[in-house]
Amino acid sequence: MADIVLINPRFEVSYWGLEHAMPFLGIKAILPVANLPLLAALTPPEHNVILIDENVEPIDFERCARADIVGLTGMNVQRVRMKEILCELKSRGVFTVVGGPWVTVREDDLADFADVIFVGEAEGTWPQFLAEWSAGHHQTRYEQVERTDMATVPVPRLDLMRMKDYAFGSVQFSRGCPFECEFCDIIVTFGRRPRIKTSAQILAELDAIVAAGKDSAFIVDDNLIGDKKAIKLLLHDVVAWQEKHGYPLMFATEASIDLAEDPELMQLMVEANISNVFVGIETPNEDSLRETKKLQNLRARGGTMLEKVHRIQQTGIEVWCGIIVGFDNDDSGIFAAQSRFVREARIVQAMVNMLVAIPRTPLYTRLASEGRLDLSDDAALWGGFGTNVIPRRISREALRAGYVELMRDLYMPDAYFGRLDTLYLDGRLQLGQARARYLRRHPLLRFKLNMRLLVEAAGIFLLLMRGVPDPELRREYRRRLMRAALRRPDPEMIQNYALKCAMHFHAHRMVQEMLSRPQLLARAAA
Ligand code: B12
Ligand code: SF4
Repeated sequence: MADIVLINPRFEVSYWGLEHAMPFLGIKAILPVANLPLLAALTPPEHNVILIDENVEPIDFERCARADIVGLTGMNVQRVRMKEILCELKSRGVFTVVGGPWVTVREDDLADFADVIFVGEAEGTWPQFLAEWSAGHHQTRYEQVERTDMATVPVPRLDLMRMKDYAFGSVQFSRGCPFECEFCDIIVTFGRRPRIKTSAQILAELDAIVAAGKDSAFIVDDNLIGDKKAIKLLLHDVVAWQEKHGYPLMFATEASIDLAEDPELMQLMVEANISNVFVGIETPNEDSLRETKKLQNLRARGGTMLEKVHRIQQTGIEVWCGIIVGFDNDDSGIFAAQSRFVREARIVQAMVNMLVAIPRTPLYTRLASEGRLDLSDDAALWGGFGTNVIPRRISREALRAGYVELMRDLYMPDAYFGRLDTLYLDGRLQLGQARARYLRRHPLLRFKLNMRLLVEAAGIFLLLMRGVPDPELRREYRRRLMRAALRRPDPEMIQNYALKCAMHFHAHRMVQEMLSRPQLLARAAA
């Protein structure tokens, strides 16, 4: 029997980490990483497992020192902290293992810091390692040859996480994506054939999320609609589950833009109470889309990208997006073009990245062969506002300066709230339509929910008024929220609007921090 501690290290500040918004939302992190409770469920019962998410509780290194095995997960935005933790554990003589998205693409970065590394999926290799470790002959590197059969994945051990500290629960329906975007490491790790869990597995996970006290969950799929036929069947069962239990969960997820070409699928998502979808828009520059093989964004079927975004919104789903600057076909006009697209698309939450070549991707191979990778910078700049790519039609300095300008442009209060108001006040986007229908049949429940939403909105508002240091910004939030409440006095919209104010503060703070870095300012001014 082994005593095992699994750790998710602290994140650096990132767009979706929403770190600066946390104090206003009464939580400590956006959602629990899906891998820790899953690894705990994959651990044979004779072992003892403890899960620590450093984003919600400190690491007790004394406790770790008593463990037989300490495992770490992590993404690029955790890599510095991962090394610090591994060094601390080593100094105490702890046996360490590491897996997850970062080590999967950059083995060499962590190989010297841990006793064992896991590359890629681990449903097979984690139990295999534990059996070999128990028998006294484990290996130092595990990479799963066969992709995981999703129908065999157990229900994650949410009971081992401090679920009250998170905004969302997390659930995974499928892995893999059929597309072949040149920069994407997801298809390198998880493959292009979507693999899906059974309805029974998923409904059991939804029950566990509700039992853990959550009313929303992030469906952490790479692309929820990779296999449209299969996902429709599954969504029918989720709709029936929602109807049976009184719509206890609201979902957010990630999907490709071809969602807009399938009205039946969009409607099913609305019926299943999926209210937000993150879409990889990447760029309005069609040459860049062709260059990066994001051909699904170019497909004429169903109209232009702008029309497709509007269609998803019209169905009742808010679109979040990712955009990228620095493709080979981008010149200095790209920043204004991106800003215009996001405004016209009425996308409130837009994550902006510079093109980064992730090791093991086709983009990395191509740029390496063209001598256009800055390998010295690559690890240091990852995940921040830097890139390892040497752009073709624009200097790196101009790219960085343009990136920061674009972020500033998108998150100026007028621009941000302009998009928000066009979408929710003028466009009257209606989230949660299926739940609203259900609640019309259950007025008492509706009353209770509305009260809760209004209390939450008031709580966020008061915390913003107390915690936002800039009086101008406080005035802006107060004015915007009051006006929205008067124009559309719907509790769900008011609560959502208050959340958006907190999310604005996060992005705004990120921009301020970027601008306050002197070396960047010098470049931006150049
Ligand atoms: C859902 C998702 C999100 C969600 C939830 C994030 C979260 N906190 O959990 C949201 C939208 C919030 C998000 C945000 C971000 N994300 Co994200 N996200 C994903 C996505 C699509 C799925 C992650 C997931 O839950 N998978 C399901 C679990 C079960 O899979 P897994 O973690 O890979 O774990 C398996 C194996 O890796 C292994 N394993 C993992 N850890 C360990 C540890 C040990 C010891 C062992 C043995 C095995 C093991 O076992 C598991 C079972 O097979 C991935 C893409 C992907 N498919 O990896 C990107 C991804 C992880 N995200 C990424 C990034 C960059 C971010 C952001 C920094 C973006 C930003 N600039 O804001 C932020 C970080 C914010 C934060 N603080 O969380 C990158 C990471 C790049 C990298 N290679 O390091 C990825 C890979 C996407 C990409 N290519 O850009 N993300
Ligand atoms: S659509 Fe998304 S997940 Fe699929 S290949 Fe492209 S970037 Fe990767």
